[in-house]
Amino acid sequence: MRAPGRGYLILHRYLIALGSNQRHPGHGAPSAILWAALDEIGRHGCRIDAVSPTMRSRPIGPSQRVYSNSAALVSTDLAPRALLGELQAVENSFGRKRQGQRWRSRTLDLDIVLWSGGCWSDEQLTVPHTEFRKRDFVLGPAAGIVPDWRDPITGLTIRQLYHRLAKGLTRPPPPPR
Ligand code: PH2
Ligand code: MG
Ligand code: MG
Repeated sequence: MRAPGRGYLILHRYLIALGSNQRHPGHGAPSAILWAALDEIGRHGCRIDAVSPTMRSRPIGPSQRVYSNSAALVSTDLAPRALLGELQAVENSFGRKRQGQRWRSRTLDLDIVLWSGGCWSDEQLTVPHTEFRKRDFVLGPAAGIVPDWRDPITGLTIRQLYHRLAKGLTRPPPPPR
């Protein structure tokens, strides 16, 4: 299928999680960074099909700063590793620093959560995202746009995973090391 007016083939759909907890000198607050990032993703071979509202969430991990989080459904001809490369290029263009402490504050984090092709695993990328079932800042926004998308590992829909997490049926994330 060719995307109308866009000239690229739609072979894959992805659920992307967006996060930011640091201001950007040009774009300003984290919520504005997330919207600007979506524009940029749209210039990196992806069609944005749906976007959740942006939510503020308490930081998980060592960073003290509040996060803005959202989720997007995208269509693209990029296979998972190629998409990862594009998303990292977008992160870098927003000044993301990769060295240093894990889960440090970041201007932009773009994670591939689900892929229409099911599971992917190599040394750089694992899809579904290994932690997403424990994260309300991913499941909450995702439930607003793709409630019926089924996790290929557990067989549960996003809506079901979100309700399980809200009811405390999913273990919370381990403390960071
Ligand atoms: N991302 C992290 C670590 N902790 N906490 C919140 N609330 N939101 C995030 O997006 C987030 C986090 C690592 O990617
Ligand atoms: Mg992340
Ligand atoms: Mg990430």
